[in-house]
Amino acid sequence: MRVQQTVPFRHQAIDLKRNTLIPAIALAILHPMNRIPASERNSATDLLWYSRPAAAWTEALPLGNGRLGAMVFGGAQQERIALNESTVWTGGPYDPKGDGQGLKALPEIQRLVFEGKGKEAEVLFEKEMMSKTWEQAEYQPLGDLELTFPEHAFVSGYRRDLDLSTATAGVRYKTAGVTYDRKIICSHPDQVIAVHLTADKPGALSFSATLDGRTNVKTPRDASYTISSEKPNTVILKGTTASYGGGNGLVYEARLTVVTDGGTATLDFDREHDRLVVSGANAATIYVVASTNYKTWKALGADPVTANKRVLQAAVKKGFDAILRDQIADYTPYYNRTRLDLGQTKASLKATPERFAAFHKGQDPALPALLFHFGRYLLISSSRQGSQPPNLQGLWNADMVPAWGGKLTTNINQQMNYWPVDVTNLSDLSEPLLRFTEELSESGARTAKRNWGARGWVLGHNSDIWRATDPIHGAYWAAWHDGGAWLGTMLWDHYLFTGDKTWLKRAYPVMRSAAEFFQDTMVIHPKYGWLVANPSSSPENGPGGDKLWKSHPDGSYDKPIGIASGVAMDSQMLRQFFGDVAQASKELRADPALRSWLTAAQAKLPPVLIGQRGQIQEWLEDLDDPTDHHRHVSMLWGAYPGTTITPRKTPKETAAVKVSLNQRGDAGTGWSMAWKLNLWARLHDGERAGSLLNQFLNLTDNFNVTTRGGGTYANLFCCHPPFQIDGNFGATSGIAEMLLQSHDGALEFVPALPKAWHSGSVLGLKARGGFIVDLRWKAGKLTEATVESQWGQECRIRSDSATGVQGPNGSFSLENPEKDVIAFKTEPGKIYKITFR
Ligand code: FUC
Repeated sequence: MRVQQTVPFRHQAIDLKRNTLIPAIALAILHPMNRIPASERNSATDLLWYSRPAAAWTEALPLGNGRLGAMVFGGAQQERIALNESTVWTGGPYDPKGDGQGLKALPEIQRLVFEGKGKEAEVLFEKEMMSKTWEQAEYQPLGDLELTFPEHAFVSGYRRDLDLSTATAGVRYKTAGVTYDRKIICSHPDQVIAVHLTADKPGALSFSATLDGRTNVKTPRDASYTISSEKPNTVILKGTTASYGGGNGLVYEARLTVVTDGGTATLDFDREHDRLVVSGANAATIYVVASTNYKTWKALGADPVTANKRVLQAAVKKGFDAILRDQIADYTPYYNRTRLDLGQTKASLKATPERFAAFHKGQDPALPALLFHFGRYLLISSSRQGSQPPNLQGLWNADMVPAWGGKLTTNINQQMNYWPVDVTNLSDLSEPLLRFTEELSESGARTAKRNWGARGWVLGHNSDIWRATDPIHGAYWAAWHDGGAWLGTMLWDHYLFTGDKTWLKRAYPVMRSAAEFFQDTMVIHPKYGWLVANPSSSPENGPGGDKLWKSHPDGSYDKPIGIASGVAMDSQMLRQFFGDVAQASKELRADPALRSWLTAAQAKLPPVLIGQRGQIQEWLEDLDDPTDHHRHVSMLWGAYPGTTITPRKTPKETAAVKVSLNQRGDAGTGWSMAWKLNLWARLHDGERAGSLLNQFLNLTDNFNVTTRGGGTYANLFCCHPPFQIDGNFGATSGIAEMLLQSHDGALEFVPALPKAWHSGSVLGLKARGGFIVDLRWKAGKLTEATVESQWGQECRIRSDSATGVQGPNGSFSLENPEKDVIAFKTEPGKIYKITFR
């Protein structure tokens, strides 16, 4: 296809002077789920648009409903919409049990670690503790929807876009005097992908549509698929995944049909493929449905054929307009809860890829707001009640052998996916995380028993859709086993935001049994007398760091020794997790004996150690290499996502966090930069957080070898490289942390505002205690703040310029529990306006 002209004719005009928002009080009378009126949306902050079709998958535009995913390329003559279904994984339910005698070997592994014989310890670990395959199952693509418009070789006025405010993708162009328009949605209520095609001249729409199997087939991970058809007008893609990882493969099916307005639609066989041929229509809607025989992580046996037939029939009957209407009604109550406005200029109206250069010249302040909204969009599109939690690629993956298997990686990535969920006011999308953790508590109990002889459950650095928890890859990666504790801290934190007792009652048993695992397995360090996990490791790092990695021509490699005990991440995370479980047990009046153990254990954990260069020590010994720029900053966990190291509570440790961050450097993979962004926000350094964000927003088309990775693709997906979605979620949470924090005993407004964000507003962020916060600032100073109390907690705000509060019954007096903290009682559903000097 050749694009002759690039005119953004679908642009909404925005009034640059009108950049005002309706007052918070007026917002409050709107439905709480729909706080931000649609009129406040605009193309600077809510629209991705392009003057060309996608030349690569990382330029295509994602749509999703938590289960089905679509990547729209937007070709005029040849449209490719890459399809995903969240349960299309290799393998099937399996127990990854290996042949080793983990439990028998444990004391010897522990002795070797304590004696500093890491190499021998890793060898024994790998002999006795590993899963059967040393690998897990992988997430695979479903296939492609292919549309061919033979006549559309030369087009003008081309434009494709993704409107985040309605979750709708569009393609528009003109050819032979006719304007063609495509609208693509992935409906949650109707579980269907729908493509609505129109032409502005009657009878001008002719094309063919088919499903294709996997684009890059014939890999060892591939299994068979077929394309067939059913009269009168359905094309069917059916296949089985390979047995890779464990289990025997799973059956998937997708169905495509088309409904036309005028013209004809007929089945046809074109050399290789059944396809649907539409000719002379005024308009047409293509419907695609898909499902698999996945039932639960423990069972296959669902019937995708019957399910698909039923859903497809219902969609056809309902029709595009009603499906679109219901989809928007379902989606917008999530999206419209929050809005970030950092100002905008004419440059903010440029096509998305062109905005990066303008942004770096200081000419497009709105780009970070678009990235922020995009992260929320991705979470709404990939995490829904009952869905799988988003994996390393969310639910968008086109590769038969996806990077890192597209798995659920739990030594940072999976957790990062849910970092923005509460603070950006999407708490109800957390359910898949809780269910995931519940399921792991069952599978992880097997691993706890056979490798550790322990109660409770254990999770290392990875899992898959079959919830495998046995060690994979090798001891360097797998000796770390804090996955359950980390997830447990997140379940508790969600409760702090929501006060949801039903959630807590479900989460607590899982948290308790994760704690019981540590209760049964931690040991006293013979040299230091501290309570430590052994064996463990600091995720994917070892003393000496990345420098020690050397690949050899025969495929083998040298690497540092990872296995260790009592690493900083263990101590920081377990101190917090034990505290969380103790508090949860108190809240539910349960398990006093466990609570006493947890409190006593907290005191026996290694303290935060500060090394010879003033850095946070990653290991018990001061072995940190000042030239180690490793991407994981695990030893800083207590500062973010943990909450035990803060500038106020622990200034000495906070200073050491700074030293470590500076020593590690800003550069890193996408998620690594996003983590550092959150950390600098927690250190209240707005300039540095802003600078991390600038580096994150570095337009890339792939691995930039001059840096250590990172960057943003043209479709705003985060580049690890390759694409990994965690960085998108981490960036969104980082931006929220720059504007609102609530982890240190009080709410803090705009704690890390960079100079470049001199004026702006953020509406509808959420703080712990159940407060929905609207903030406006000018010239770097807060001018207005309102707090809506969701469940009537006392509100504490740390601020040296707050002078008073106006509540529903006028102003009232304040308590000052600390010099810089104001406190006031609130009532559920009421709004409080803070006044400033
Ligand atoms: C962890 C990281 C890698 C990558 C992988 C999926 O192992 O160290 O950078 O993100 O997960």
